[in-house]
Amino acid sequence: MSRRITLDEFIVSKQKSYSESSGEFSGLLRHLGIAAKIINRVVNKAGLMDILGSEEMMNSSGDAVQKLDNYSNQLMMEYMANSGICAGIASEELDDFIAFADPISSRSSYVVVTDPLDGSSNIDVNISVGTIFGIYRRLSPEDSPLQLSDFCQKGKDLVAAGYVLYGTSTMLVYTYGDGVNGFTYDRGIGEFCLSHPNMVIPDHGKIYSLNQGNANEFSDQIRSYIDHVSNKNYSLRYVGSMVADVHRTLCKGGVFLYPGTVKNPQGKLRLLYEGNPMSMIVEQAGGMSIDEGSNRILELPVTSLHQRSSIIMGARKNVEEVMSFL
Ligand code: P6P
Repeated sequence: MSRRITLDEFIVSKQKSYSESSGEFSGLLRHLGIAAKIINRVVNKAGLMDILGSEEMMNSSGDAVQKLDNYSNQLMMEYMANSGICAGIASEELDDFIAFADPISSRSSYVVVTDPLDGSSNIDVNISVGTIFGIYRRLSPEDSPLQLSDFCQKGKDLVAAGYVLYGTSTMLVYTYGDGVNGFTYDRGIGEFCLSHPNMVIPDHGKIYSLNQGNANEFSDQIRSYIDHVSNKNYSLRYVGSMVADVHRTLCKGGVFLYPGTVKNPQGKLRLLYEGNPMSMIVEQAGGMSIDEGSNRILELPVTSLHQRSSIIMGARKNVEEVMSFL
């Protein structure tokens, strides 16, 4: 049986075919892969270590910070800083962005946006959680301090985006604008190996995914859509971890929605480090991603690190079906 190529080998092979991509960019992807392995190890042992439960803290979005959230955030910051390839990081767990001060990092060309452990409310009940990341080329000159504008860029300007799903198996799925590829973690060799080359989302599916418990807070349009699909015998699947729900949508088709609610009229999910990276992946796999105003998510102006957006993403025909009700 032919050996599966590792994430490292894949990245290097793609670097060769993209002459303009500097080793710096490939190196950053590799470091993200290593950070994912470390988080994976911690997540897999969470029940055995005193890192479950809440820190009794709130992050910028008002979410209770779970210990593992914080731990994963520290790992991502440490690994990105040590990579010497990332100038700074914006994270769900950080009020503001952090610029790395060492002379090598501070002059590098990329910044990372991340939700280091998405779906954290599921950690204590052993349901899949994930890491989401996006990579932007910095806009400010490399010999000047990082600016907020280096991070507040539209999703269409992402250089790369990916997620890690800590599920029944651990997968890393990413795109750098040339399609989507999935890698499964092989504990035997400690490497992510190419398992899902060129992932393409089906053009339709009979699954819709949203928190129906919020139904009385949705707009009339969204409620009409729910009635419509309920009468078409669609299946409702909802994990409550965006990475798990979007990964299933990528594999099976259908649509994932987080519409505006009374509590979060703009939607709960954050545009910078949840909506945009996941939208790049869904679009690169042939799907669509819009907000409740039918605006393409990747075109939305990003004005603050923790701004929220309603999200409707998935198979093209499923998203178009939702659009017909908006
Ligand atoms: P709700 C997890 O907390 C998260 O940020 C996403 O991963 C997930 O899609 C959403 O919130 C779940 O929110 O309100 O349905 O529990």
